[in-house]
Amino acid sequence: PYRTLDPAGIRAFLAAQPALATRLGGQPDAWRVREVSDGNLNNVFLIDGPAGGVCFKQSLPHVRVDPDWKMPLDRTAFEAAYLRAVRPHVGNLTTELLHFDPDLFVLVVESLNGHVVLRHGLMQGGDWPKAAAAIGRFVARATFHTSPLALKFEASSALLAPFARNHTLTRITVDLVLTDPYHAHPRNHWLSPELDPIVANLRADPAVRRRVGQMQARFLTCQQALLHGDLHTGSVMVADQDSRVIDGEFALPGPIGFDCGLFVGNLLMHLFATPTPEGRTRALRDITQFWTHFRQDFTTLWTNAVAHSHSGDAYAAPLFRDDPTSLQQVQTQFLDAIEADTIAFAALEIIRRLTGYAHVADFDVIADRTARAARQEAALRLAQDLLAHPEHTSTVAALSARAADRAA
Ligand code: SR1
Ligand code: MG
Repeated sequence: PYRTLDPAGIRAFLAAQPALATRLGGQPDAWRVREVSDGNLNNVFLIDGPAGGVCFKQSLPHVRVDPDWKMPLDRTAFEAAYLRAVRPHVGNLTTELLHFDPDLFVLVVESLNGHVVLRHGLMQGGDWPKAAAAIGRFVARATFHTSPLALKFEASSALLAPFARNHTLTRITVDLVLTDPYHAHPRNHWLSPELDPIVANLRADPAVRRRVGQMQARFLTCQQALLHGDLHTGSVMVADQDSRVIDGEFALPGPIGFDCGLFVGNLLMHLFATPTPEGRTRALRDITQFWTHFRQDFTTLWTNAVAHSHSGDAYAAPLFRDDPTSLQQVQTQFLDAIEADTIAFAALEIIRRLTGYAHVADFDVIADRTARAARQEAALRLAQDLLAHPEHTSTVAALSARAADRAA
């Protein structure tokens, strides 16, 4: 039966799994068990033995940071299923699943050495010039290979169907990301009263309301591929030459631009929060790198699949194999639509992180309260404009240029 494991329980649990005990080596008493819980939902521990380390993650029957908010346990099961689905396509751009226990809702994955959470690293002024490109590659591979562009419809529907039942965490996204920030809700909060009029204006804007409604529908009805579902900069670990996407518990079938938009939205928040011009240059470079690599890799995977006749039932190879011009046209159309979604979901992510339930730490480093509010206001104004006037910003390049102006 389920129980939340403490460090002694974790030691006993790992000792009872021969493959994990061997990986750690030595005697369980000598293993070092450290809690590193950082996200809002789960307990996470790193365990080190003389031969190696593992990362242990367990669902709690409530939100970790709010014990009164009760929650079913199944989220680590979805994370395990996500890792099984995408790891064959993305390899070391994510972590290796070592063990899943369906009674205790415990997930064990390889432990990463010398990595830091990208959000924390960026806040400390660190630079990982290859990370954003790697995450672009990750999203391209994870989404292309789980979509009907790559799979026969029987296979894509069998793969996606179980994730459509990730109701608990999809409900969190529907409420916290796509709905609550746009009306008065007790979970919403923001730090500075200076933001009150901005929030009031945003909520009163009918053009924003229409675009938010459209993106809600897109999120819920456009099941293009298997998504990570929570791809912010806290879901990425980086080291010098290695970048990994972690925390796939929000996985669901959805529009590919949702994953892209969350990542871009978090880089944009870093752009607005970072205090130095160098930091801003790096944030803009990362947005460009991410998007360029995503778009290039997705297109190449698609072109190769059609050329070698191992593509799926959407834009089927028999129609497009011998007509590269039409293939190129439909690819441009498909990726332009993802780009529009990316921009809108990035705006939604900024708004919810500044005015909703779950905030991000990036702005906390700005000690001066007035300066912090001004930067948050600038980010919110941009996000409002992106939603109200999508026709003014139709590419990620244009988005970067506008954000650069406003963040300077
Ligand atoms: C109650 S969960 C709040 C947020 O934390 C997760 O990382 C997701 O971003 C979610 O929206
Ligand atoms: Mg998380």
